[in-house]
Amino acid sequence: MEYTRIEDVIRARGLRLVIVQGVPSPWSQAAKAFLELKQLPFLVAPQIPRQANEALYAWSGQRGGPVLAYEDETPRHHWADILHLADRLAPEPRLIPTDARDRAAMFGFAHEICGELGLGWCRRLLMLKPPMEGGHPTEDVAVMAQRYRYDAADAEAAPERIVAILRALHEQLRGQRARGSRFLVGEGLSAVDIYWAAFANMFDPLPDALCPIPADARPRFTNQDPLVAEALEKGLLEHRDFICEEYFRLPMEF
Ligand SMILES: N[C@@H](CCC(=O)N[C@@H](CS)C(=O)NCC(=O)O)C(=O)O
Repeated sequence: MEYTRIEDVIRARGLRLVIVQGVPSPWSQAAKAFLELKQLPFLVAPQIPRQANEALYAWSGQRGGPVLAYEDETPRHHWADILHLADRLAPEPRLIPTDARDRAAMFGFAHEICGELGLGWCRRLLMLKPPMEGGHPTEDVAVMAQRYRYDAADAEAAPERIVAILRALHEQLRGQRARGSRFLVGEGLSAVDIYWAAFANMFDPLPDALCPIPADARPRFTNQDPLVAEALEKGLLEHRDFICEEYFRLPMEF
């Protein structure tokens, strides 16, 4: 993968993706995996973590990654909007189930993984908690805390919330296995399998050969909470490994 300058990506036509640079941000890695799976050609620009990203802000109305833009449509930065665009542009492999009940289950679990106070959000609160509790956060930490509405009570409740979501995912996976499916929802791959695989990297990241996280950042991407460690069942991690091996381009690039 080669990054194109953000200014050039903004000016270009066709499909353009902005991803967080330098670390495997799961929202970004999931969006990139969708496009690669669907063999959609796209340009990719970097979002620089914790920086102002002014050009990105002027264009998309926010400073984070990912952003997905197509032709002169409004750039999309919400995970569900990004997913809808990807499925519209290349319906195969379909990542949003056609069956209404499967679709409801898929979006429900995806919200628990990607949405506000979901798995990724709560894990980020836990990353920010030690420096925020210390009372003297570095400017980097303060920017992230403000950008993602750090709240001490939410951070305190985060492990329990993460555990509940992991348990629900594990139960779902076991039920699916019992019904003869290898996937989290329905009979085949859907976006929620990709989301889980990408977000598992915030708890027990893939080895360096498959996910080369800079050495100083790897501890931040590794779960330290004992309650969470217990809920991170082997079956969930095996599912992550299966999805990554079969459906991701490896090693991950960021
Ligand atoms: N906009 C996304 C969430 C994306 C997100 O949280 N991105 C973070 C990844 S940790 C980000 O851009 N962080 C870098 C920064 O804000 O500088 C959604 O709600 O679907």
